[in-house]
Amino acid sequence: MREMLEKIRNQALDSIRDAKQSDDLEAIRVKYLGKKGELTQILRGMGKLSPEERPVMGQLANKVRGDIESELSSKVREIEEMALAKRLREESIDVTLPGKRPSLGGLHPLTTVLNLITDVFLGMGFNVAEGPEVELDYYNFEALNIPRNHPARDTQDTFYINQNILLRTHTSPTQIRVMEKQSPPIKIIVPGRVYRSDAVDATHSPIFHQIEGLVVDENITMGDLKGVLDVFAKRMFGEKTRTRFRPHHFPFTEPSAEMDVSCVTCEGTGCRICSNTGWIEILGAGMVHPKVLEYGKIDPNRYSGFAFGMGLDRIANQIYGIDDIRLLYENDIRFLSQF
Ligand code: 2NM
Repeated sequence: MREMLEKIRNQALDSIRDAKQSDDLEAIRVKYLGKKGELTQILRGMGKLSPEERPVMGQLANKVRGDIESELSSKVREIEEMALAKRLREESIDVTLPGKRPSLGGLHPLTTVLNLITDVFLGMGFNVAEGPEVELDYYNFEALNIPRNHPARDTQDTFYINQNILLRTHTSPTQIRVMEKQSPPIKIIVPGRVYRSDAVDATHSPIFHQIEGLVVDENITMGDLKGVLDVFAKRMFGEKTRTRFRPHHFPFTEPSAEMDVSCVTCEGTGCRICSNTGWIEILGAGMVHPKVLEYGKIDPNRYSGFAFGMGLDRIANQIYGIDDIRLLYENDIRFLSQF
């Protein structure tokens, strides 16, 4: 029996040493120490031994069991350590490799141009006012001296929520709202998104952006209008820029004008950008109509004011040489990342 136990131990320890993975070790454990294992069978046969032999063999058998168990557990640890070392090797990170640069976002060209324009007017003491894009017909048209059936409603066809609520066609309704709440002096610019029911082409989009301005105080004249807008043009497009005012008509101003600036590209000599005229139209303006002041709860006998409005999209296109308004709204990263 002693030889059998020795043999079992040597075989077991040999195969444990040769084991390559934890599955092998489990098989070995079952083979020798399991319920029907070789060592277990021998222990069962102990009863047939003489009383003298029994304790001696019992001790030896237990020692063999202990040797196998401790060899098994140290081999398990060894395999686990090897597996861990292998994983650490495979999953190691080379901290000396250059990092991936996160791609930074940037400002949309419209935002950049809005910021430039806003800065010029803030520098002249204007404040920024904002108002709702979903607006009452009253503020968008009535209070701006554009009653129902006025022909100007045709050129500013918009999207109606119902009879009285619509998407604003300009930011002027916000100016009425400010006049209602605030007494002169008023000196504000109103930037924002506006809507028109226009078919899309290179120069038209149903959504576009405006920036309008309003100055109301005692003794405001057309001279103030021209002075402020001339300074704006020079700060915006360069000190060499000249301006000219042409008579025009708006329902909410009287008199009204359009302002051209000398072409930024050719400085007025004529080029492709200005269609060889030397001038580029950039805004509409005028003295606020007395009826509009009244709608704003401002006494037209005491106060006067001027207002102006320009399309941001057009100015952005001028500045960046963009020839199609749709590019500003397609969110194509290849286009936007150029600015
Ligand atoms: C323009 C041209 C001329 C304008 C008028 C007003 C208000 F509310 F004071 F009457 N806001 N903006 C105005 C005047 C807008 O845009 C081409």
